[in-house]
Amino acid sequence: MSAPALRPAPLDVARVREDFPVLHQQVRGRPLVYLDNAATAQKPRVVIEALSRYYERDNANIHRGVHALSERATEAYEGARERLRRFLNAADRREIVFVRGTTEAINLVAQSFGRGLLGPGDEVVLTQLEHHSNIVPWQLLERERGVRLRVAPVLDDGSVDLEALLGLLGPRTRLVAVAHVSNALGTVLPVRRIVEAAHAVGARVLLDGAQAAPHLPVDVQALGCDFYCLSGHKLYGPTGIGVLYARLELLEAMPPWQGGGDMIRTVSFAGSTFADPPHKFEAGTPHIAGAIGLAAAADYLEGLGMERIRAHEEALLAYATEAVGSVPGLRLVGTAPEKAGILSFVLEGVHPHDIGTILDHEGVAVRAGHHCAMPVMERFGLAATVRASFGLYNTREEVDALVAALHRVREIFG
Ligand code: C6P
Repeated sequence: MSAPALRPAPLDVARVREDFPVLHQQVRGRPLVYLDNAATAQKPRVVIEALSRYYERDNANIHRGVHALSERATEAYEGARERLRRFLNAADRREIVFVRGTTEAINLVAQSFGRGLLGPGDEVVLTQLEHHSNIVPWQLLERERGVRLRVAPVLDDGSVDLEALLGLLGPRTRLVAVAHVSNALGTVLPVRRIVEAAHAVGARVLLDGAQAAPHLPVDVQALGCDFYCLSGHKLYGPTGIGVLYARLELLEAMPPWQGGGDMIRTVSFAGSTFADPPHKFEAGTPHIAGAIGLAAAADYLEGLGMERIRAHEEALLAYATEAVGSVPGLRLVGTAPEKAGILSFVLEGVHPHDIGTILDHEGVAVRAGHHCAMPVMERFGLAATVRASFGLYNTREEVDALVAALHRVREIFG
């Protein structure tokens, strides 16, 4: 008889909270309850220390200097690339391109893969729940290159209509670009299935992992995707840094999208030649400290275990989903069977921005608005929702504080 699989011990959230200095403060006379993690997550001390250590000891430009500091900075930056490779389980560290964030990663693909390899009549398939960052770059390409956008609809529970999406795939499909997790609804998309179907028609797949990487283990080889995009600041790392993962053969075939220092091999007025990936896509001085800080965040998450983080957040989301049911007139927007980290809702008769303001006075930080996903808001006939988004350090007590604050809103508005 085989031994039963050992479940990892649950996350020790009280201990984990000690790693995040910012959480231990009062806001408007109340303990801070930070539930705006989808917008940006707080940083553990190891990330803050990695940034200051770099600036205190090693700061120099990379790939250029012959001096000791430049060597150390280069080593730390390229070491960060290797740590991100491991975090995403990419096959090769040359497949990790440092960018400013998810927005820049998608624009890089649209401008380089899109402009370089797509033409009139080629189709890019999206879904109705995409963030503006995964819509507008393709619209720019549509205008410039005559590429055609096809959009898969969303069902009433916030799932993507998979049959409809599969029905859009065909011989003209060149790219399927979809969120791994929706930022507005929390829906986890069936990305394995989408990758398989897209590859079966010869299309490439880009996954917008901005809202997935902080919540789920991401293994780009197991997912089989061609591009994966994430933002460091949502992954408990610094702002201004992110990752584009792309298969090496694609990066090799794609033309550069920005010209400048560090991305060339030779430059002359007769013509220039370009560096190999990933440097071909990293023109100019990058956010060196950001990459180092992001690697510290990835190490921290690996240390805690992404499976444990997922289990903790799933339990918290289930608890919160049930708990907000006690608030009269509250309606959840997005109730797909598979969700991660996000609770979006409206409250009858109260504008989401008013709710956000009152919650803030109770010390509870949430986001209210269209969440940069206007098409999916329109799908539900809404201009805005309130969104509570959870991170690895959130607790049931904080969910209780959110619910108590929502009852307070109800008292005020009747
Ligand atoms: N969503 C939110 O509050 P940047 O801004 O480049 O780090 O990430 C853009 C982005 C792309 N895709 C998804 C799914 C996202 O959620 C985001 C950022 C934040 O939901 C800010 S609008």
